[in-house]
Amino acid sequence: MMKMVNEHTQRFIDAIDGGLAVLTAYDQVQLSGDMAAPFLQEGNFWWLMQVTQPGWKVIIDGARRNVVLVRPEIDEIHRIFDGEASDERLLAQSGAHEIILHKDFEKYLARLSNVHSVVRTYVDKTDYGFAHNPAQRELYAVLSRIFTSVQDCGVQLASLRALKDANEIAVMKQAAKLTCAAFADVRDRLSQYAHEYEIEADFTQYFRRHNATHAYEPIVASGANAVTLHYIENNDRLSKNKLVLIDIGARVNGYCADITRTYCINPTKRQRAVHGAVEAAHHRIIELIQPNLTVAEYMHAVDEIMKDALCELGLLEARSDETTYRRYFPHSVSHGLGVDVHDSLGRPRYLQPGMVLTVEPGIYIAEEGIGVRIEDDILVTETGHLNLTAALSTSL
Ligand SMILES: [Mn+2]
Repeated sequence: MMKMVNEHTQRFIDAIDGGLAVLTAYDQVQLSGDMAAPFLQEGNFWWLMQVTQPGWKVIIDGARRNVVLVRPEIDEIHRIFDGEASDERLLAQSGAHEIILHKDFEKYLARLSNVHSVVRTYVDKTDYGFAHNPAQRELYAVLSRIFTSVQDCGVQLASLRALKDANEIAVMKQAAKLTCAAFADVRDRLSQYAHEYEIEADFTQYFRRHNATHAYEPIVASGANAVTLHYIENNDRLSKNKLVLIDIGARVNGYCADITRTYCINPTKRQRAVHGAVEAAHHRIIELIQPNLTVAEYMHAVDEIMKDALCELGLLEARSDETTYRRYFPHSVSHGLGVDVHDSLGRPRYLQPGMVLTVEPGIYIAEEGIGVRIEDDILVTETGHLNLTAALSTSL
C-alpha cells in the first residue's frame, strides 16, 4: 500500500485538481564573508513539507499522489560544518515517498513533462524593497525550460494556509499562551527596567527558556519612539512618565503569536485618555469579528470606530477628513497570522472559520510624543471569534 501524504499536501493536491507542482525551500544567503544570514524556511514549503533546511525542493505529482523530495548538493566542507539530515527523518517528518539527488532533478522533471504539460510553482512577487531569495526564480527558470506552461499556485497555497486546522490552532494557542506569560512577567517588573533593551532581553530569556524564538524583530519603544512603527533599536532610556509600547511575539513549532501592549508607570491624564481610547476601540473591533463578515464591511466599521476614538481625543474634527484620520492611524488594523507573522489570508471577500488575524488599532501623535497600540490574536470560529491572547490584560 502506498504511504499517505500529509494532510496539508493532500489539501494542496485537491486544490490543484491533481496536477503537478514543484516548490522550493529558500536558499541560504550570505550575511558576511563565510557567515550565512539567519535562515527562516519559506512559509509554503514549510507548511507542506515541515522541512526546515535550505536548498530542498519537492515534486508533488497529484495525479499519482506521489511526493518526491530533492536533496540539495552539499559540498564536503558544508557537510562537515553543518551536518546533513538523514533520509529516514526527512521522509518521516514530510510524508514524502522518496528522496532523489539534485543531479537527477532535471531528468526526473523531463520524464514528468511527457505526462504533464502544465506545472505549478510559487514565485514571491511582492515588492517591499528587499532583494528576493533566489531559489524561487531559479526554479522557475528550470521549469520554464522543461514544461510547456508554468502556472502560479500562490493563491491556492495562501487560501489553504489561511484556514487553520485543529493541529495548527493548538500550536498557535501555545505560541499565544507563551507570549502572554512573558508579557505578564515583564508587566509585573516594569518599574525595575531602566532601558528598552532590558525588556527585550527578558522576553528573549523567557522564549529561549521555553524552546521558542522571537517570531519577528521585537519592538520596545519608549515615548516618542513608538511613533516610528517599526522602531527596533530598543536602546533608549525608559521613564516612569513615558509610555512604553511593546510589540513582541513568540514562534512555537513554526507558528507565530503577535502581541502589542502599551504600558506606563505614572501616566499623565492625556496618556491615560489616549490609551483608554485605543483600548475601547480595540475591544469594539474584536466584537465585530465573526464568520461571513465581509472584509469591506469590517474595514468600514473599523474606520467608524477609530474616527470615534480620534474625535473623542480632539484629534479629528470632520469625520470626512481622511488625511488627518490616516495621520494618526496610518497602518492597517489586521493581518493574517500563522507560519508567517504576516500570513496571507488569500485575499478573502469575507471572514471564515479557521482564519487567525490580529486586531491592532493604534493612535500615534507625533507632536505629543505619544504612540499607543494594542494587539491581540483572534481566531474566527463557527459562531464568532476566540481571542487567543485574551488572558493578557490590555490595561495600561
Ligand atoms: Mn501585528
